[in-house]
Amino acid sequence: MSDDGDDLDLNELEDDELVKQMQDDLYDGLKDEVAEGTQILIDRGWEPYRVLTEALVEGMRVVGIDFRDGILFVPEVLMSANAMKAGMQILRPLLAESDAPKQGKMVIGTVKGDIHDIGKNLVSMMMEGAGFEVIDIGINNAVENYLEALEEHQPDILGMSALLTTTMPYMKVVIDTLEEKGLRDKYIVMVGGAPLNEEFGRHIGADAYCRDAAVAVDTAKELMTRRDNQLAAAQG
Ligand code: B1M
Repeated sequence: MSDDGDDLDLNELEDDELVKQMQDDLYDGLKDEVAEGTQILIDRGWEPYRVLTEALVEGMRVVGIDFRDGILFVPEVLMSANAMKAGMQILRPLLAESDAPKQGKMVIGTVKGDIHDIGKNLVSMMMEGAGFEVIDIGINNAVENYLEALEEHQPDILGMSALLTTTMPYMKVVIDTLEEKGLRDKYIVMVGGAPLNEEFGRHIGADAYCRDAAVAVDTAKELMTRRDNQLAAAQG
C-alpha cells in the first residue's frame, strides 16, 4: 500500500503524515517501523491512548476492510497483527502505569474456537491502567478453562472476547454453565468483540456489552460500584 523507500526517515514526518505512514506500515506488516513510529509519537508527547486509537486501531480497521473484501489474506493479516502488537508492546507499560486505587480483579479470555487476541489484550492493558488486576487466560478457551480460572483467582469480573459470528454464541454456553452451577451471581460478566452488540449481550445474559476498551473500563467501574452499593444495602 505504501510507496515509501527504505530510506524514509519517520522522524522527519509531521505528526499527521507520520500517523498515515504508520497506518500504511501496519497494513504492510512492517513491525519495526510501526514500533518506531509509536515511540516517536510518544516522544513527541502524544497520550498513549491517542497513539493507540488514531494510529494502530485505525490502521487495523483498514486491514479488516481489505481482509473482508479478499484483498488481503491470512498471512498478510497475521503480519499486520504482529506489527500492531509491536506498537502495543511499547504502549503497554504506559497504559498499565497507574496510580489509581485498587479497583478489583478480572479474568478475561477469548472464547473457544477463536484465536483473535488483539482486542482482548487492549482491554487488559486499559483495565490494568485503571487499577484492575487482570488475569488473562489467552485464546480458544473452553468453558472448563473459565471455570478453573474463576475458581483459582476468585475475580470480581469475568470478561469474554469473541471476534467471529461463529464463536460469539459460545459466550452463552459459559454463562449458562455458570447459571447451572449456581455461580452466575458471584461475578460481573462483561463481553466484547467486533460482531457483538448490546442486544446480543442482553440475550446471552451478560451484565454488559462493551464496545471498546475505554467503555470496558468505565463499565467495570460502574458495575463494581453498583455491586458494592447493593451489598452494603443488603447488609443494612
Ligand atoms: Co480474523 N476475522 N479471521 N484474523 N480478523 C475478522 C474478525 C473478520 C471480521 C475479518 C473480515 O472478514 N472483515 C472476520 C470475521 C467475520 C465474521 O465472523 N463475520 C475474520 C475471519 C473470517 C477470520 C478467519 C476465519 C479467516 C480464515 O481463516 N479464513 C480466521 C479465524 C481464526 C480463528 O479465530 N479461529 C481469522 C484469523 C485472523 C488472524 C489470525 C489472521 C488475525 C488475528 C491475529 C490476532 O488476533 N492475534 C485476524 C485479524 C487481525 C482480524 C481483523 C482484521 C482485526 C481484528 C483486530 O485485531 N481488530 C478482523 C477485522 C475487524 O475486526 N475489523 C478480523 C483490532 C482490535 C483492537 O479490535 O478486536 O474489535 P477488536 O477489539 C475491540 C472491541 O471489539 C472491544 O475492545 C477492543 C479494543 O477497543 N473488545 C472487547 C474486544 N474484546 C473485548 C472483550 C471485552 C470488552 C471489549 O471484555 C470485557
